[in-house]
Amino acid sequence: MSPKESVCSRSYFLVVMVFVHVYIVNVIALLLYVYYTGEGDTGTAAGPASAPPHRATPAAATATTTTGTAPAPPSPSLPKHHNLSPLGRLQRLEGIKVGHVQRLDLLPNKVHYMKTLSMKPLLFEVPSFLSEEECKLIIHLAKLKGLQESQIMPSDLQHEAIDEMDISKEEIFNLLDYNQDGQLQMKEVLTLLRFGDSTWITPETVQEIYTGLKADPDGNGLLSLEEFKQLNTNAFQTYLRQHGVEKSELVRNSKNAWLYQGEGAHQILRTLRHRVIKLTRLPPEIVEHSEPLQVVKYEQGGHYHAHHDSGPIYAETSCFHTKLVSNVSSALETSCRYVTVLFYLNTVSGGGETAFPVADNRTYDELFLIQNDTDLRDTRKNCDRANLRVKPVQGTALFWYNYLSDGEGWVGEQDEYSLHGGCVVTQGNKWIANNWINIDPDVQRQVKFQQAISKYTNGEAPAKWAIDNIYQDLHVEL
Ligand SMILES: *[C@@H]1O[C@H](CO)[C@@H](O)[C@H](O)[C@H]1NC(C)=O
Ligand SMILES: *[C@@H]1O[C@H](CO)[C@@H](O)[C@H](O)[C@H]1NC(C)=O
Ligand SMILES: *[C@@H]1O[C@H](CO)[C@@H](O)[C@H](O)[C@H]1NC(C)=O
Ligand SMILES: [Ca+2]
Ligand SMILES: [Ca+2]
Repeated sequence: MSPKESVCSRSYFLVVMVFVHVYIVNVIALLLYVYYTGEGDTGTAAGPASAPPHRATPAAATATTTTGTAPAPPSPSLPKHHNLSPLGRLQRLEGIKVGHVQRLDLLPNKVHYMKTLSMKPLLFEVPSFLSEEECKLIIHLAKLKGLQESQIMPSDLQHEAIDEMDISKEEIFNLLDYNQDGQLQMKEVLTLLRFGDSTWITPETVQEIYTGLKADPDGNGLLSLEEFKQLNTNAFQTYLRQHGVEKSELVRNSKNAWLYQGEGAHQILRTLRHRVIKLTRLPPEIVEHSEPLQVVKYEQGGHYHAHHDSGPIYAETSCFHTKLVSNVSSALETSCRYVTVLFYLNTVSGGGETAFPVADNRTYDELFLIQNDTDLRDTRKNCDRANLRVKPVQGTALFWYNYLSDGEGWVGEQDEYSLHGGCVVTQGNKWIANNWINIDPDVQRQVKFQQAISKYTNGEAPAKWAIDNIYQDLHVEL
């Protein structure tokens, strides 16, 4: 997060919470959003006392999809007119069933086979999508460009937001006390600690902090309201910073480079883009104007805890890439990455699998990701519990949808099952690359974006339309 964003603390705070895809955090984000924007019956929606164990608020209904039926959005969605859209309907590949193999004709002289790895999320594997030479060349280009740390170390600025909020300790306590038993259990506290912080907190760290701060004098492992009130709002974060944070304690520990793929880019990057268009069968103009290629290097000990590549969509959500055309300022912003295509650029000697903790799970509830002291998102500890793990094999492409279809040929709700992470690399380095295809769930905004950017390509629009500028925020955030 760049310092300038902390100027506008409240919206920064909300944005941060949308990025941190923890169930309770999402609920709180929405509760606070409603609370602060003063829409509707805010007293009831945000009042801590009215938050029962199974909150039947629209926010809660949207943040979790356990039944598979479409929950009611917080407020009516904008009307869509797909049939009028020059972009047409989005093609979505069929998975058929796990293990199903389909033939692809991506190259004139080579046949590829694509295997369905899971239905939730809809996830495919294409071996030898890239040749060994192509993988090596991409790594080479990333090295020439120069790799940067994927995540900056936590800073003091990140904690101002919560301080400036006009919200009492009781209110915070009540929002966190999800099961409303008057005590903060471990997973409720873990949620608090994930507020916008780049440090990954484990139950062991929490125990250490309790001891260090004498936060739990009765030693029952729970924080009562009285115990909670004794703590400074930022006591935990302050404690952590004073004790220093190692790279292995961050949400991700890797380096990356962004490689521009548009006209004039290196032939291999153009080739890759064209192959991705063939693979995904999405409109070429959308793929062409999506994010540049991200090349990521994990060294031994590197990891990335499980996360979603793109956040949930509410009526108020806007996408980074269409912000300039949508002309709305929303506190809820996300990257709107409809599809992720992940390429393994080398075969990793040890570890480094891509884990999908809840792939094809019968049900999904974000709250069940932390059971007792086991956090399923922790890819340093709990990869072996993931429902699906893919071993990195050079040249293989993985490809999945981060959103469901809306049933009318456009982007629908977030697919929460797309949760994934990189397991810790135990031997050697791991090189991957990511192509994200950015599509606004609001078709009209995507159409406007395409029109504006094609003007830029024809030299009629100002330079702010350069792809690098459009996705600049994303490069900082993610
Ligand atoms: C954005 O909105 C403002 C006021 O709501 C309007 O004056 C302006 O023309 C709009 N810009 C675009 C590009 O639609
Ligand atoms: C996975 O599915 C099982 C069976 O329905 C359920 O008990 C469990 O809570 C699910 N896991 C998550 C994280 O929702
Ligand atoms: C969690 O802890 C409770 C009580 O300590 C125990 O009964 C339960 O089996 C544990 N669940 C798991 C998934 O380990
Ligand atoms: Ca509780
Ligand atoms: Ca206690």
